[in-house]
Amino acid sequence: MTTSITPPAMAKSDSKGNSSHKLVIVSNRLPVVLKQLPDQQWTVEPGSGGLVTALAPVLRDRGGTWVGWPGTSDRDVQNTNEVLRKQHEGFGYSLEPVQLNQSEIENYYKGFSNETLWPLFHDLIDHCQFKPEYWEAYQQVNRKFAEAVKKVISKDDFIWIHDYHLIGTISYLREMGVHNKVGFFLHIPFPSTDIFTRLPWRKQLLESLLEYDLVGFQSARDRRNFITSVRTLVDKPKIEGKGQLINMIRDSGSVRVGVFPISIDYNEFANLARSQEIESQAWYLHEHFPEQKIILGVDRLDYTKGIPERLHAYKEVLTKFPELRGKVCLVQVVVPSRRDIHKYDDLKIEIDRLVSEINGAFSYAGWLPIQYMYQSLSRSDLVAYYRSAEVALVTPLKDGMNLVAKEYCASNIEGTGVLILSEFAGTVAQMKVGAILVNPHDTVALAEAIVMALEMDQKERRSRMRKLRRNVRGYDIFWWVDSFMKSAFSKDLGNFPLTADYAPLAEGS
Ligand code: GDG
Repeated sequence: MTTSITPPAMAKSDSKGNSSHKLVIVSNRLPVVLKQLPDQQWTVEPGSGGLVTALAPVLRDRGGTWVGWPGTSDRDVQNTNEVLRKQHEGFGYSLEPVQLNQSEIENYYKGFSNETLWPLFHDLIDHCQFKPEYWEAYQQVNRKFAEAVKKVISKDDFIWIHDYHLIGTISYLREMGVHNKVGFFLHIPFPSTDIFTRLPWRKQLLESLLEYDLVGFQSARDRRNFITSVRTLVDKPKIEGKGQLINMIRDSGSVRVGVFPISIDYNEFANLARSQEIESQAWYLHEHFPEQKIILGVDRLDYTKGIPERLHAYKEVLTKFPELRGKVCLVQVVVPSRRDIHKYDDLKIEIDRLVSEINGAFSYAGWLPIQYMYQSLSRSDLVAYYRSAEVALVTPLKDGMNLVAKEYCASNIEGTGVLILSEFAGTVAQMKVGAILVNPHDTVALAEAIVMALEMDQKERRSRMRKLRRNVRGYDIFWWVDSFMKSAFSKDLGNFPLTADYAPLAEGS
């Protein structure tokens, strides 16, 4: 199933859409993090998070330009641009920084993106701020991104815009007379119409989405929600096709709308997990947790990831099944994220409190129920945990996809790990066969799922993990990029799978 990425060249594509257009990726953040050291020097570190993990290797293979915000304020512009220029020499593609001023960072990034769209699209209406000044800044910054894109593109480049921060960029590009093919991919869920309608600027966002040539969603659920919102709030388009890719036809034009569950570089994780380095680290971990089964949680600090709910369920396990005390350890990695947004501080305090409450109540000399790490681990430490954990807890309240679930399966080379997966993660469409599915709000059911996973016999573990690994291997990141690009260029919708739910692949595929 895995297809290779064509090297960069100029626009040519066959009838199936196998194209070699140069790629311009546009996302809120560049795939690097700039940090200023105490001596005022700047350093550049690779970024973390799903989007960067997914796209950096692809652009490296293909060549092109990545347009995005370096994450600093425009006060630092001169220094940071120089550091970025030096850094990108080794990247194999160029970086085009979009600088934001302090007010744009407050109102567009922290404001409209992370205090309006992020909670709204994850169904958390009580967390939403609907401030006109946020919307103003969102439009202003989307225009700024369009200007930066216009500066770097040539006639036949394919522009691929990512995520909720930049939905409106297309409208400014078209206004500026850019006629290139432009695709958009939404990494987070698209909410139901009931929720989406609360947004004062709902029509403007939908109108922008309808201006793209191709709009991609993570799951059939998200696409269904989008189509229903268009029908309710804009007009009744004619729909052509019913598989992975459909065509929405309106009087003013048409847009392709597809389902593309994002994935990971399966081989990278599997090969790293097999390496001598990880072998030794995994051995060390087993020594460090003698006679204990590791239950693993790895999440960005975010209220959508269901971390407190998970801790409550683990407490329930230790309370109801005292015989498990001393025999399990929950390793919870929380990666710092969006530090200066209020709700995230509150969440951190809640997690800290729950962890100390559980450790305080149940630990005894020689055993700690939770090993809690509030930090970003190195890739090799992360994979060592993935390889060693008997159980992975991926229990978001809502998630566009969730790459941790896929990384765990790819790294679980012994094939005996058990994945406990939220019904509300986008991943569920592909992983429902193999994972234990749970409603993360149901503390009792989640606790029962943890016990079931711990007690599962080897044969069932192997059989479930085999299905999961086969699926991640078959639909990997290269499949994802290839499938999105083909969808943009193919002349015929019939070249795409008839179903959009990516049912698990058959034995032997
Ligand atoms: C958004 C959507 C969608 C985590 N801890 C460490 C670490 N990570 C890496 C993982 C994984 C990534 O961060 C997290 O990806 P997710 O998919 O779980 O979540 P979001 O960041 O919320 O991403 C999500 C994704 O976009 C892609 O479309 O799946 O639904 O919300 O790759 O490996 N990496 C390292 N150390 C850590 O401690 N090195």
